[in-house]
Amino acid sequence: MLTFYHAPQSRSFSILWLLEELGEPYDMQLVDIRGEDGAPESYREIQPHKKVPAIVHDGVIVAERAAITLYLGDAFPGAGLAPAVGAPDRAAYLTALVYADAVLDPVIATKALGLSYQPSSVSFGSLDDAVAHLERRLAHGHAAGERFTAADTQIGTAMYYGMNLINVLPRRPAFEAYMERMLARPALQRTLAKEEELAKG
Ligand SMILES: N[C@@H](CCC(=O)N[C@@H](CS)C(=O)NCC(=O)O)C(=O)O
Repeated sequence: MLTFYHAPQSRSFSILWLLEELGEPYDMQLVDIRGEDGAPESYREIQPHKKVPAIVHDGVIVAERAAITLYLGDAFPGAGLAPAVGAPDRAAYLTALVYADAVLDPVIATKALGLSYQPSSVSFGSLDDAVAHLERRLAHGHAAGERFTAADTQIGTAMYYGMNLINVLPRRPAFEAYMERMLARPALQRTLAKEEELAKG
């Protein structure tokens, strides 16, 4: 039994996409994060900061997108979205997956918020470095190399939001080509359709 805690048009989009890629049945619980006091206090037992996403899988709680992505990719190896421990591409996979949250999300968020900072004083560095790194990385086709992995749901979501919704990422040819490849995926198309339905209320 897999329960997914979600809010439309939020960072939990990436896990919705991942679940669609996995094709495993799940029960979606919507969390009202936008009310005056945010999600209900009881939700803190699932996610300590009352944020989405979170999952409960066979009674086990997992929070934080990077952890959820790692957990689900490994829990359902048949989907082939997570290189196994010891596989040659596992290191690139882990690196890309953690990069999405540890670097890409904060450089996009700080830019969107108009915050200025000294890149060498923060763990995530500069937006320019992230853009340059991703341009090189995505020239290989995907976030972790030649094939699609669960890391693409995290990098791809940040890029989709960063390029199309909050417009802080430049429309570099490598980024446009990558997003085109991602948007051709039936699982991402289903995710966007579900989000549209949810947005209607
Ligand atoms: N570190 C968390 C961040 C998730 C996050 O920022 N979620 C936002 C939605 S975009 C949220 O739930 N905000 C509600 C709140 O802070 O009350 C993760 O990566 O899973």
